[in-house]
Amino acid sequence: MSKDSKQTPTDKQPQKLAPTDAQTHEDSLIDVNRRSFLGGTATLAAGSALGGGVIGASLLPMDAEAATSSEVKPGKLDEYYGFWSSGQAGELRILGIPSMREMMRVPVFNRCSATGWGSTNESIKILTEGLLPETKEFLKDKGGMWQNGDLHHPHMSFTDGTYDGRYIFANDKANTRVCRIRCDVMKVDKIIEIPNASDIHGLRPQKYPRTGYVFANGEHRVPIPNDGSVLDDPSKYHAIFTAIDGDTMEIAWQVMVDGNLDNCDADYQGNYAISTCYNSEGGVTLPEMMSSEQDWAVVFDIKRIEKAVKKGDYKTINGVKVIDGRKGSRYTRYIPVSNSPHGCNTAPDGRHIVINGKLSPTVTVIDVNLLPDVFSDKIKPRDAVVAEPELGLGPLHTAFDGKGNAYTTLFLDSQMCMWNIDKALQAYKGKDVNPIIKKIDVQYQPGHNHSSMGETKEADGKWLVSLNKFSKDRYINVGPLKPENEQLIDIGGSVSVVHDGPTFAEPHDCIIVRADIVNPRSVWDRNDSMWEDARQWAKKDGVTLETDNKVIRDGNKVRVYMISVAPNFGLDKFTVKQGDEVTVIVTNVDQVDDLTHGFTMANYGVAMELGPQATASTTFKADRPGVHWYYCQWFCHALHMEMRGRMLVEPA
Ligand code: RUQ
Ligand code: CUA
Repeated sequence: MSKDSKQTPTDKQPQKLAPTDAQTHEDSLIDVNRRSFLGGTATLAAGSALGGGVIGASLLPMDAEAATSSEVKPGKLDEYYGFWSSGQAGELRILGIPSMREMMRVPVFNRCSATGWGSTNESIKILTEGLLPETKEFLKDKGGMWQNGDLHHPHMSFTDGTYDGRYIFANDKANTRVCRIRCDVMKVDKIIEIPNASDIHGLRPQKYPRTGYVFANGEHRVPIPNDGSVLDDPSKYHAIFTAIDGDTMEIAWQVMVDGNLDNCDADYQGNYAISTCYNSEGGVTLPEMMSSEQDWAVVFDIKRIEKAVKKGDYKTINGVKVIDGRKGSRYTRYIPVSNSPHGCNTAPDGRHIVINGKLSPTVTVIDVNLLPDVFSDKIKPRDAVVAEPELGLGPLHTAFDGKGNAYTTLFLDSQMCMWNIDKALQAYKGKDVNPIIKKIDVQYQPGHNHSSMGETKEADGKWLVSLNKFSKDRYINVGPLKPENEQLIDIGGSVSVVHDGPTFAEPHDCIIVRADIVNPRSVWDRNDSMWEDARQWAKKDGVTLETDNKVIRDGNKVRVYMISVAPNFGLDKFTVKQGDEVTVIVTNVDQVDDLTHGFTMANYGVAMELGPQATASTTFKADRPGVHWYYCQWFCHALHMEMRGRMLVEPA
């Protein structure tokens, strides 16, 4: 087949695969066959779809009809969790795969009216405690916290090369932060601001032995220190690579590099992290940044860096140990790759790292086994490159099926290119083989893609999601602002698009995690640390959160404790004085799965979510006299509308 042969657009008519293509997919077909023995939704999904594909698979062409169905029937559960970023919307979203049903939103860098994220005391603490002193100062008269964020890259913590279901980490490109989401309750428990860096873009957890470190790329170069004394001296501009301790959410160390860091990934051995790095020119204007033909993939030697930290070969800048990893340093190596690389993806074979060309039609494959020789200067950095297939225009990100194939998004071609890693290695050695297996049209201009378990050693090659930046005529018109389009591609069978789904701004990236790995609680544990402050106030006030309904006055501070049991609040009224600082602490003592209450104080801008067995609190100044109704804002009971009470604010 010819590598630039364009497939029939999948949206217009079923895609026909040439018999030769079907042959190349023999392995995948056998996998589909095997899936029918697995039971559950997979059987249902595959059963209707297999048809003739099972018998004599290599002889029969498959078409879109034979695709593994993505339909998850009412009452059936998805096989995978999808954790989606939301870009400038600032939150994390949880989808079911393959149904692509959006199930939950986890507020992170945004404010959330439904859950009270950004207005409850518990969330305010998380949103503010990790800010740098100068940021706190800057935000003092702006509500004390950022109101926006730009969440690009959500990634789960790893143990031994695969997801372990503990945490999801994600970056905030807008305000230089990294967050941690607890997977047991699907809430954020830590947000930290990264010093010395200017915005955080690429983020990946250490895969082995565990996370461990969370690697975060500072993309924009800024003068260090950034005190306003430097503008046009690029030699004083630096980008910073940060290793965060995923357990404590403290900065372990940073490395100062040349160029601008973009995306990153870690190896499967725990030895190296690697980042794409553009602007090797060190320019600060576009012509300056584009002048060179080549940029780099920067490799960080974790063991050497750890030794440097131990023996003190660093500078402390803003309280953080910063190692000099600029070109020529013993802690880094700069592998030349084509101009402006973007995505950086480690293959589940544990050996190959794919650097995506973006401006170049190629991807560059680096062999991690050769990196020790690069660091000992036995070979040149460029000699670690073992393949460089030309795939098409605008390669941005690559996903893997765990069977030796890779799938690269081609932004400009609006295609997903399926190619074989081994064949690319052979071609690089001069063998006359074409690594490209198939190109799938996507709608339209894909950025990230992700395959099921694809960034782990358990990549299973069933599903691939293409996150397309434009939906281009795919949906009824909703005005000048259009949704994006996310397409599900069956890579376990037909290798075709099986589902379209519009999304709101702007999922950059996602991960697809086997459902058995993620086991969130249904009901909160009363000992949860989330409301530790409320626990301490209650202790001081002699109040038992789970049983007491009490108003405690402490000067002009008033703490109102109450429980909620459907359809009642423990207090149906309480009185405070105008000017009091009122803290309302509500404990939902309902134990029933799914029984969430809320607390909204009308005309006070106060609202919060109270999951089963959770405590949440909110503090406000009672500066409006009169009767104010509070009510439950999560539908909980036939008498939900009646679940309310009154706050009387006596005039001063
Ligand atoms: S980046 S479209 Cu923010 Cu992940 Cu590549
Ligand atoms: Cu409680 Cu609605």
